[in-house]
Amino acid sequence: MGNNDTTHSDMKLSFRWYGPEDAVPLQYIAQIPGMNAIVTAVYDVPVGEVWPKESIARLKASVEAVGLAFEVVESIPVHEDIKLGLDTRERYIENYCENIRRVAEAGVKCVCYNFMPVFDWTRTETAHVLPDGSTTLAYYEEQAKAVNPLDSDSDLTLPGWDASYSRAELKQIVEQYQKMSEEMLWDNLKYFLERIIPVAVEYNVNMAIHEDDPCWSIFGLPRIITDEEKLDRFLKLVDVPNNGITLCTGSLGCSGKNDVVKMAGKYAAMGRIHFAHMRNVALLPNGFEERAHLSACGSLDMFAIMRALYDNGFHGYIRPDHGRMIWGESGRPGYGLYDRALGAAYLNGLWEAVSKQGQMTKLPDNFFKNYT
Ligand SMILES: [Mn+2]
Repeated sequence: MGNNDTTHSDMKLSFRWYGPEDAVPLQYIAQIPGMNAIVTAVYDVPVGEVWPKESIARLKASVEAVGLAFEVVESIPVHEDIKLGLDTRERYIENYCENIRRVAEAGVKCVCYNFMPVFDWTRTETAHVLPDGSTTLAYYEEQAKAVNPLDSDSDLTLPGWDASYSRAELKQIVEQYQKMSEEMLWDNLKYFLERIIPVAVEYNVNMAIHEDDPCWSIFGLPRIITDEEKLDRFLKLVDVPNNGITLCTGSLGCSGKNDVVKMAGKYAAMGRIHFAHMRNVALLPNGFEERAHLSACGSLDMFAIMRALYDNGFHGYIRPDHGRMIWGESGRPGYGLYDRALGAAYLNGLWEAVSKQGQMTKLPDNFFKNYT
C-alpha cells in the first residue's frame, strides 16, 4: 500500500483559466469552495519563444488579486522542432529553460506540458448532445478515420488541431513525423528532459508531463505517453522527483487497458504525480464520450482514484478537467464554469470522504485492493 504516509497527503484544488480572454471571470472561480490555485499560461507568445516577464507578472497579479495562488502553469508548450529532434531545437530548449526560470521566479511550483506530435488533444465532436441536453466532447473512431490530414482534398479538421498551420504546412509536418519511429521520439524526449530537468531541480519546479489524449497513435503519428509501461519508462529517463507526471484520468481512461486506480496509487507512492486532472469518460465500442465527473456517469471509479491518491501520500494540485456545457452556458468547449464547478465540489467531497474515512470505522486491510 504505497508509503502509507497519509499524514502528508494533501491536495490543492485548482482550476484552469485561459487568461484575460477567458469568458469565466477569476472572481467566479475564487467563489468555488476550497479553491486554491489558478492553472494558466501566457497565451500571446508564439510556441517556443520566451515569455515576457511583464506578461507573467500581470497574470500573477490578476490571480493573486482574487486571493488565489499562481503556482501551476499549463502549459509551456514544446516546440515541434524539439519533438522532431531538428538542429534548431537547441534554441527552443534554451528558451524553454528560460521560461522555467521565469515562472519559478514568479512563484510557480508545477509546470504541465505534453510531448504529442502536432495534434495535441483530439476529439471528433466538441458539442455532442447527451440525453439530458448537455453537450460534451466526444471521440468516435468512424469520424476520426474520415479525417486524413494528408489528403489535400479534405477540408475537414478536428478541434484540437493547430489552426496556425496551413494545410500544406500541416501535410509537411505530418510527413516528417510519419518517418519517425517511436524510438526516435523517445530519444528526442530524453534529450529534452536531460536539459530541462536540471533547471527545474535548481529552481524547485516540478515538471509534470501530460499523457497523450487519446492515449493511442493517431494518423500514423508516434505517441508514447500512453500507458503504465511507458510512464515507467518515462520516469526512468531522468529519475528524479522533479521529473513527474500529470495524471489525467480521462486521457488514460479512454483506453480500457489502463488501470487508472492502480496508476494513481503507484505513481503517487513514488512521489511522481505533481498534478492530477480529474475527469470521467464513458468508454464506448467505437470511442469515448466525456461525462460529468460523478463515477456513476462514466466508466471511471473516481472515488477509488481519489482514495488511491490519498492513501499513497499524494501531495499536489488537482483540478476538475473538462466539463460539459450545461445550464445554457456557451464558451470554450470543455472549459465552461458550471460543470467544472460541479466537478470541483464533487472532488472536494471525495477528498473529505477519503481523508476522514480512517477516523471512522477501521476496514479490514484487504477491503480495498492494495496498489504498490
Ligand atoms: Mn488532462
